[in-house]
Parts: sequence; C-alpha cells; structure tokens
Amino acid sequence: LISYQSKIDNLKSSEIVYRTHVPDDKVDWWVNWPQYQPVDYTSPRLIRDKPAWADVQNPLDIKNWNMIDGKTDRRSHVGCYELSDGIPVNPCGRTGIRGRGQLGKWGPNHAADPIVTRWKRDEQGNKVFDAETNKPILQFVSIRRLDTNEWAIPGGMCDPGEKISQTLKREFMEEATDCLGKNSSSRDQIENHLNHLFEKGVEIFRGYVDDPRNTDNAWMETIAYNFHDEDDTVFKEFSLSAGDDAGSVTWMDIDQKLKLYASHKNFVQKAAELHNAHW
Ligand code: RP5
Ligand code: MG
Ligand code: MG
Repeated sequence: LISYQSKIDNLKSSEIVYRTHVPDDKVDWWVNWPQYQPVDYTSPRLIRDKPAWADVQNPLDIKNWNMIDGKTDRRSHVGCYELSDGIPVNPCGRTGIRGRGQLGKWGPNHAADPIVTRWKRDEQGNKVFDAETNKPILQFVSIRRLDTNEWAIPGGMCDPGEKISQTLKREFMEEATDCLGKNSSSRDQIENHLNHLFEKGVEIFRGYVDDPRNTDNAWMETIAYNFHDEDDTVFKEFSLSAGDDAGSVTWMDIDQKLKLYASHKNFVQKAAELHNAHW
C-alpha cells in the first residue's frame, strides 16, 4: 500500500497536501495507532464542479453501501467493506489521507484494464527469445499517463451502468488509438478492427489496485483482462496512437525490470505467466 509522503493534485505550493507517512507495520487497521490523524482532503475540483460521475460531498447522504445504488456499483471485489461513522473504510488499511482525495466515489471506484499482448518478432517474423530464460518475449500495449508520467496499462474508469467488456474496449480505443480525436467513421473502422480480439479475453485479475490516489475512504478496484493477438493478425498493420489521458503509446517488452503505474506490473506478470512467456 502507498505508505510514503506524496504530493497530490496540481495545486499551488501553498495548497499542497501531504499524506501522513504510514510505516508498513501500521497499515493494518487492527494495529493500534491513536496518534494517526491524517489530513482530510477532497479535491476542490470535485467540490466546486460537482461532476456528474462523482458522488455528493457528504457521504452520509449515501445509503446503499455494498450494493448496486442506481447506476453506481458500490460493491467491492474484495468483500463487504466496513463503515466508520457512515463513511466507507479502505479494506486494505491506512493510506495517510482521509476523504475522497481525487477520486470521484466514496468507497470503491471501479476501473477496467485491457492488457493487449502479442509476441515480440524479428524482421523475418520469428518470435524473439530471451537469452537467459529461453522463453519467448511477450509485448503489451503500454501508455504513458499524463498525470504521473508513468507507463501503464491503458485502463480507465467504468462509466455508470457500463458493462466491463465495453469499458475494456472503450478505454483501449480512447487511450491507445486516440479514437476521440478521430471522426466517427474512423472510430467505427478501429472498433471493427478490434472487435474480434476483444471478444475472447481472459480475466487476469479482479480486486484492489494499489493506486496513488487511494485514501482511507476511497480506493481503486479493477478487472484486468488479457486480449492476445497470437499470430499478429490484428496489429500487424495497425498503428497505435495515444489519446485522452495518455501522452504516448508503445508496444513494451514484458520483463521483470519493468516499472509501471500502481499494481500494473503484477497484472502484466500474470499475463506473461498465462502465455508461458519470458518474465
Ligand atoms: C488504476 O487506475 C486502474 O488499474 C486503471 O488502470 C486506472 C483507472 O484510472 P484512470 O486511468 O481513468 O485515471 O488504478
Ligand atoms: Mg481513460
Ligand atoms: Mg486511464
């Protein structure tokens, strides 16, 4: 879990908010820590703009925790979360900050992560093997996030009422093909091209994400799926293009030296294991 002081939000220096440092042995709520008084912070943008995708500021006005609440899924993948004075409590422990931080929902904020893979190939089209492990190298479509500058899976938040299969494809199209920057006929072409691949995904992970935005009362959860282009038929003549909250996009070799956003390295490792690829 995030247990270091980190600067959050793009605020003026006088407004910067710091997390309380949470040592690893104090992350668990069961460990008694009476001095723990983290700052209570919800992004002023959420309070001022009240975006449609975000909750109301007062969590006591929300009643349907741990269930589907209209179009909002307030259930957690990790089981029933507890409430403290009517406010959801992060099931993975202390984060050093209270409130919603930058997250829209109190409690779980649901996302989906498409791990799109292919084999690394040489100019002749032969698979490339790692010299040490003797295993073929898998590549995945990685984007560089504009918020933290880190490389990541092109995932994103589930829209209200959206099926997970739709979120996975929509986020991939927005961040890795820049479909929002294209006209509707190009968008349709891209979608037709990807439809077949996105029909046969394998679930890789479902649960809590160690996301830098998590707070004691709001946290990220995701469902990650692998979509694998075994024969390079889908992506051979397809160019990726970064869009929306992605600054760049690339096919990245999967290897244990990777540094990725949040828990994404774990998800990519599971995809490599699924294909018995180099790690
Ligand atoms: C991570 O944040 C998830 O794994 C997903 O990749 C991402 C969703 O947030 P945005 O990309 O929409 O900011 O926790
Ligand atoms: Mg997105
Ligand atoms: Mg995203």
